[in-house]
Amino acid sequence: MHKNGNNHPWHMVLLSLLLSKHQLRANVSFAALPNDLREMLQRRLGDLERQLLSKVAELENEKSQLHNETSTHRQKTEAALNALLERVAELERGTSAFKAPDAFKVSLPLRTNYLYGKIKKTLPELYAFTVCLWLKSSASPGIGTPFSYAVPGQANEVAQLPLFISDGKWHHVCVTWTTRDGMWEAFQDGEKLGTGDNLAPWHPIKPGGVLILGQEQDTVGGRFDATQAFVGEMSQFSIWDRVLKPEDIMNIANCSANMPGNIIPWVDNNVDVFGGAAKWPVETCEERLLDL
Ligand SMILES: [Ca+2]
Repeated sequence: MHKNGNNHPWHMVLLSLLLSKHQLRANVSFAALPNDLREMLQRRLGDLERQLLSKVAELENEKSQLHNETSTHRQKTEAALNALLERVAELERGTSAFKAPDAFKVSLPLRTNYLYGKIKKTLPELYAFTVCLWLKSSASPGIGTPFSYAVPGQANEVAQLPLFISDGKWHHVCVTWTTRDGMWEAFQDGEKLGTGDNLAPWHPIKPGGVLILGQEQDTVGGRFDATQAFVGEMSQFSIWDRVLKPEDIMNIANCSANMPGNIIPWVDNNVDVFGGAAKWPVETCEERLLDL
């Protein structure tokens, strides 16, 4: 009679039991074992089976808890994300990082082919326009390109304007244009400095192009050239879909009227800056006027 501790492969059986109860059942011939050992093995096997089932149940439970935790975590993350998105929408709707949504300037401190501002809103088809802006140019002799508009499939016109603003001070500049004979006028600090015709006559401005501040575009939204860049600061870039009267332009330039552009108004959330260009709080209209 073999008892525990003899050279029966008991340890091997246990090892096999631990490896796999199914494998054990296939491998161990109970009939070949002494009765008491067989009973003990069967009890042991039953115990291990229960332990195994309880372990499986435990793991299933942990798995479902983990799933619940993941769901809860995901719900919390989604709630936080929604709150953030609502806050962003709220900021975009009304409030601004500045005292008022228009109380900022775009600073283009270096002559590069990569610093620029971009107007997010695009233009409708225009048969006439007035563009006005405040400029402070630190470049001499030419001021470069304060703004450009490019549309796919249309060559961009570059008009040389008779302006004298390279003195490092704030100046108010307006340009009006109409398809009718391509008539244009240029104003500086409220006064008409030049007029002409035949500037793209009878060719309306095409819609859907890209308005860039500080760079001239050779392709839509790109291919800038440092020698054509504007260096300095600008503010209140505005576009109307009509030719403003000279008295309106004078009133805007001398700060007695605040007329936002009806097509492109100057608002913080409509202007993006790139490449190291920056948005800063701007001097008040009166402070800019005194800078003359
Ligand atoms: Ca160019």
